[in-house]
Amino acid sequence: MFLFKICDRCENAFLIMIHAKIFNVARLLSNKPEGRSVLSVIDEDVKKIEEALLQFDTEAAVVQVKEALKPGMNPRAIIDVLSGGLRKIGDMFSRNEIFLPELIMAGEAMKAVMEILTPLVPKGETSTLGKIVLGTVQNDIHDLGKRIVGAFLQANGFEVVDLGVDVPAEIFVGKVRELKPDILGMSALLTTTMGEMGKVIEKVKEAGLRGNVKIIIGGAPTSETFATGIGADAWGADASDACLKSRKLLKIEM
Ligand code: B12
Repeated sequence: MFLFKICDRCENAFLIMIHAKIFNVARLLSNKPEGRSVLSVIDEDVKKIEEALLQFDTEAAVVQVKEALKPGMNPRAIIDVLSGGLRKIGDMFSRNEIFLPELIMAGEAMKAVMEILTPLVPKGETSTLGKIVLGTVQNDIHDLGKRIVGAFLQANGFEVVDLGVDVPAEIFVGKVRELKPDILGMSALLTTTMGEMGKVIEKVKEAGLRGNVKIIIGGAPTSETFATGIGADAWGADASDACLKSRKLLKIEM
């Protein structure tokens, strides 16, 4: 029931957005599938995927994406359309118009879809915005929020390397050295583990890598004040804010 309420509320905004996006998608396509016009093919397929995402139905989203992948179809086009949808869902969460279960389900659905689409995006078209290494700090196994943040960042065009949970400071430092990310993102959900983020920042400094990487943190017990206190460059309240702040950190136009 609740899901239907959500869909009702955002139906108009979504219709406008989907159609604006569809126009762009059609423009991006290089090959025209036989029989139907490019626009009608994309229109129908994308609507079905978007619907599954809006109903937070991972299984249906995956099925629809596989169906939409026709010869000549650029997967980046599908990602572009769905990112808009996910951004909207994130904004709705920020405004308390939807709640945690929906956000988690949408994040999971998007993650599943991205796992299919990302490897298919032609080289040179992937991850144009920057590389982000993400992880939940040591002694903390909460990862739902971090996974949602990761899915949103990826959908917004960042390359995301997720180190998982319970990540020791040494691993964060090693990965910063090895992968040279633009941003290091850390998550903590426990008051007993949030201090670990400060330790990681100190170790990144000691390793002489602090000048090379921006650091963003997040997680329920953290705050802007806490982030500033431990020397992070930014704090993200939620997945949408994580995208916004990451763009700001890399001075990417909004
Ligand atoms: C689900 C959950 C669990 C699951 C975790 C499953 C998983 N795979 O993640 C399980 C059951 C395993 C679990 C275990 C424990 N949990 Co727990 N858990 C929760 C619960 C209910 C929800 C957390 C969650 O997923 N929220 C949903 C996501 C979407 O929100 P979020 O994580 O805050 O993330 C958002 C933002 O914070 C932000 N964000 C998050 N990370 C990042 C990172 C960056 C870079 C940015 C920019 C933004 C960002 O964006 C996200 C999306 O909007 C919370 C209660 C609560 N209301 O938070 C307790 C809670 C966090 N757990 C708690 C506790 C105590 C524990 C345990 C110690 C219980 C125990 N005695 O064993 C263990 C700890 C195990 C460990 N070592 O980590 C306490 C913490 C209390 C405290 N003050 O520290 C809480 C608050 C419950 C409570 N009220 O007591 N937990």
